Amino acid sequence: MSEEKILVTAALPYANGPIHLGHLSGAYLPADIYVRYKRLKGSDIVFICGSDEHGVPITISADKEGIKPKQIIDRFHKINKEAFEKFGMSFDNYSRTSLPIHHDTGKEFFLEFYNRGILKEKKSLQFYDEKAKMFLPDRYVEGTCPNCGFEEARSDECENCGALYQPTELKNPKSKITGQAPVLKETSHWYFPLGSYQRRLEKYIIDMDEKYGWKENVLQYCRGWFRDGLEDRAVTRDLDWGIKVPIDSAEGKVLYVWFEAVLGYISSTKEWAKDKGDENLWKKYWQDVETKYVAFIGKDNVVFHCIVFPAMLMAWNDGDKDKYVLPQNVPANEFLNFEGKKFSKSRNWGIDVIDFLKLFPADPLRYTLAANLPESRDTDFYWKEFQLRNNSELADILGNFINRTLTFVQKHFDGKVPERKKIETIDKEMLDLISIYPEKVSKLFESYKIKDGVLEAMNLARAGNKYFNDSEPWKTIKTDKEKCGTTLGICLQAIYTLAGLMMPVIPFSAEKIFAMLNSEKTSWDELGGENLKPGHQLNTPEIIFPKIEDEIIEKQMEKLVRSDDLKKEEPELISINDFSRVQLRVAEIISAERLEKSQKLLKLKVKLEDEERQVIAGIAKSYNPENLVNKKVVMVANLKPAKLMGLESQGMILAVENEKGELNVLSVDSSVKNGTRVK
Ligand code: B3M
Ligand code: ZN
Repeated sequence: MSEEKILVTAALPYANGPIHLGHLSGAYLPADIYVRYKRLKGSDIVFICGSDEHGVPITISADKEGIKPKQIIDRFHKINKEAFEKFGMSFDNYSRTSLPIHHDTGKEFFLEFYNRGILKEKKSLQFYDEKAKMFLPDRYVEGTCPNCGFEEARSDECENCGALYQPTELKNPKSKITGQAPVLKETSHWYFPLGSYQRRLEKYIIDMDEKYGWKENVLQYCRGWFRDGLEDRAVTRDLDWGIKVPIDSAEGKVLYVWFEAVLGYISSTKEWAKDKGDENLWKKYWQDVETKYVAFIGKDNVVFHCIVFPAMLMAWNDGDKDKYVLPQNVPANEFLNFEGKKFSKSRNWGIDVIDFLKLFPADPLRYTLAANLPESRDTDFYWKEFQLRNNSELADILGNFINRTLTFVQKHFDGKVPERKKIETIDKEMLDLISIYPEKVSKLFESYKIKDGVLEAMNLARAGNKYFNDSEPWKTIKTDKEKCGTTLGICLQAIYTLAGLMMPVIPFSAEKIFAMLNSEKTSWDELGGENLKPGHQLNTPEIIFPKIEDEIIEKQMEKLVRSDDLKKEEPELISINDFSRVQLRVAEIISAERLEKSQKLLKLKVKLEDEERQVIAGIAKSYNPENLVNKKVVMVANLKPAKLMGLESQGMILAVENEKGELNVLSVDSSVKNGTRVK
């Protein structure tokens, strides 16, 4: 087979926060395993990544901290680059989209499309904050949901009821920057005609799938987009953070972050080429039909990599400039959750890579994540599983096999590879097994079944232990030293092959194994054969995978429980005056009835000192109305009346919710007088 030329990209993480374990499982670890494997196969490969430093996610983070976007990206670019290095990501380049080389690339694409008349200019109404003098991107506007009345709805989507609507339908819109009501103002943007590429995109994906086998989850997402029909997409935004739109009539506008972020792969490769001293080297990968381009991403980025980016490249390629290759495969993963729940920064749920690697080395984490990649469905990281994978697999299976073999050879064969003279059936079977593994694992890696490949590699270590046990070298050393030597020689051969197979997964440990074997690193195609010659001197063995004690894991789990109860959302501090504005009073429920059209609401009549009020309370799922009568409950007595299902509610009853979602109203002793203030 001729040498493959491969370009691998991994999604550019936003430089507005630290990467966590979920990011690693989604895109980075599978990409790194694939690349390291391909390097061992001798491919000509370049592995590209970098920080995504534009867009609203960055400006929102900056606003929250009251600092400039530049400070945010500088901080997180550094943190993430370092976290990736410690984790063993073997990028050839880790660039930044704030660099001039990237701005130039973004502008070049925009101008190419603009000059060829591909982009359409369209006017639309958008929210504008007159005080801040700026158009407000979607995430900067909040208001009341036109569907359910939820008051913190986003400009085009309600978190509470899931409704989608036009920003113009949002009620009482407020700017998140100044709190003022924004006005609707006309603005114009340039649109990429994605819809007119739909047929070509569908064909492209079918072709690629037929030739290279795309993952089913990815195909499903694409079919969904095609079914809904592709529409024109604005490629500019009214924002001052980003790549300035390079035409005169576009003052105050930048390129939409997704339009340029995907081009970051190209500019990062350009930067790499420059650093190598050959400015044009990037073209050898991006602009040669022989290149196999594989883009690793998480599932939330599928539309941009399988649809938007390929369409942009098609549009470019229709012109008369040098043509780009399109992704040959986009093996997107689903998500990794953390102990049964989504990672969440605000709820303090999960762990950042950089913090993890302060506690444990990278390889046990790489192995655990690899053994449980969310390749076809969401999976979870559990601390207990991490401990188990380390102790029972890395230490007890792989580590033990290596250690018992090497210490035995040190002790009985002066640390020299013994000769294999007496090959019997059991030995022949083991040799055959060793020889088929590289191909077996290779097949899985080639088809992006990274998890299966890793688990399969571990099976060779299992087989090694069994062979060692069945051959009983501790007996044969006394009765038949030649036979014993054969056993150990074959075990060493298995170890060499294992080190090679595991090199992409646990590179730091594999390196140590090769060092103990006193051997140079290998190439994939050499694995499985007789790599260590008889008489070859080995180095002194050491323990590669120390066990992780229960205590250490328990400490991490305790932290989790604490952060779960506290929900550690930084509480906003209020003054005693703020609190005293809320009037909490004891009220007696005098009647309660169900509402015909609602499963959630009850209509209550309550008595305060000398007045009666009607309260519509969302407790119907937890109470029979009759059980509420005569209860003395706590209510917010000075809440502005609100209409629910057409009925006025003149207050709110306090309740607590348990983990099943059942409500329990706060009640006081029947001797407490109605209307008593709760302080
Ligand atoms: N930064 C989104 C993300 O981090 C985005 C990916 C860009 S890839 C070109 O998930
Ligand atoms: Zn709603």
